[in-house]
Amino acid sequence: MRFPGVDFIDTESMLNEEQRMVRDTVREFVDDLVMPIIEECHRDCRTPLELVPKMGELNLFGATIDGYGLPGLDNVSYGLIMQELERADSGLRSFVSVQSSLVMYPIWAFGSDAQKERWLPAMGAGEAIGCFGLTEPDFGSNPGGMRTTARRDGDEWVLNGSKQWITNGTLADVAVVWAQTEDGVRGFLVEKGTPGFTSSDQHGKFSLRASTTSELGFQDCRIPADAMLPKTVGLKNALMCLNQARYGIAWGGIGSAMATYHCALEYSKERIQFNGQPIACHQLVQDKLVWMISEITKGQLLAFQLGQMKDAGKIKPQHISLGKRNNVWVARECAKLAREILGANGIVDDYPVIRHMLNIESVYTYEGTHDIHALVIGQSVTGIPAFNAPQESVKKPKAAAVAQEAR
Ligand code: TGC
Ligand code: FAD
Repeated sequence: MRFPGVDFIDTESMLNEEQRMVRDTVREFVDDLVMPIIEECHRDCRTPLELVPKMGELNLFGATIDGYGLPGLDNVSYGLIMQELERADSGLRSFVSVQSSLVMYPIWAFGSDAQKERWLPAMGAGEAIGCFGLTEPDFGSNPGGMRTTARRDGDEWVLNGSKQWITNGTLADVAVVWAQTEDGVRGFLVEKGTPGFTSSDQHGKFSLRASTTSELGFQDCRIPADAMLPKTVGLKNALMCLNQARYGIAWGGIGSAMATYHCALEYSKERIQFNGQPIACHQLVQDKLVWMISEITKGQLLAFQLGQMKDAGKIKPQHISLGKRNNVWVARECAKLAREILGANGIVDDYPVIRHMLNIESVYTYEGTHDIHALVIGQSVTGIPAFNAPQESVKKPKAAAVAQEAR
């Protein structure tokens, strides 16, 4: 059965023909090829690699990049791809987010012509897989403290350190690795099989089981001088990649919420209790469904507006933080309410709800936790950074700068 979508106020009318076509293509792919296998992948803790060539054929990787055989779609279309994929599973959306926003984007934005030629067509076709190594065991929310180093030695860079929680780490043909150099943080491309570079999977995950999460190790790992992304000048470049991925997650959250809402609505119309009537006839059940559809609708409008702003070049990191934070929170709350409506059936994977509920815990934490995004938005509206606790480090905001930011 085709997923009918969730659209209370005709947001469909805001989309142009190309955007609808992209959405419908991905929806069909998800219904036909992803839904039949995703529960099994989640149970088996397995990334559905068999879908990668088809996703390449459908141009789902690097979709906003123009050239190199890539489609150069607008940002609303990109968002709709993320929405439809996450309607199936956050892990699948993660796979495409990392490939597109965290690996192809930095190669396109900060790479040399040779690096672009080498990786972008292959990654677009799904013939090469990438991963993004920023987080370290002791530096998650605060990547600026990273200990991984890159030291220049003649015609080579020598990498030492480790990265943790890296999506696609053991699957990747190439890793974008962020490391401290004498001149600050720089990005490097490290190829699978390079001596001194190791990767191993992290086990015991109860969330994002259809996605591979890994540790990366670098021990006197020598890479050629031209493996550095030449246009990287600091941590800022890594954070620019996160902007791309976080924007996609703002749409992905809506996809997850659509899935749990739709499941709860259908279930409530069929499940009979007490008076021979479906549970949907009760006001308390309707109140939950109404909360869900209200927040999904607001999230859709927010995501669409962010897409418009991104295409117009007007978006700022704090706007993206608002979208990621709000829409993932909505998805998390919708998963909880849907699980309640399904009763005991809410805890078994015959229904997608418990899988989405578990998955969204990762999404709530990665790409900047819910609270870190509160601090980004808080800094934007007050002018005061609250990331570091000591009071003496809080500078008084300049009145003019605060007023300008608030506008
Ligand atoms: P701070 O001193 O504020 O900034 C350093 C420089 O970067 C600039 N900047 C940004 N630039 C572009 N986009 C942004 N979002 C930016 N945020 C800051 C800033 O202007 C400054 O520039 P300059 O020219 O002065 O050097 O940096 P900080 O060290 O205080 O950190 C700020 C903070 C906490 C917001 C940042 O570190 C942060 O975002 N932390 C969260 C870490 C995070 O999100 N990690 C994600 C890892 S990847 C992942 O999770 C993938 S999951 C798989 C999937 O996506 O599906
Ligand atoms: P911490 O930073 O230790 O935070 C713990 C808690 O403290 C959180 O609640 C946080 O909000 C709070 N906290 C921290 N600092 C503050 C503060 N200043 N004020 C208030 N509260 C604060 N990383 C990559 O680089 N690449 C990947 O591909 C990748 N994939 C991932 C996949 C999965 C499944 C997961 C779970 C994570 C992934 N990550 C990846 C890592 C992810 O980005 C980090 O987990 C995230 O940035 C948070 O870091 P942390 O887990 O170390 O939490």
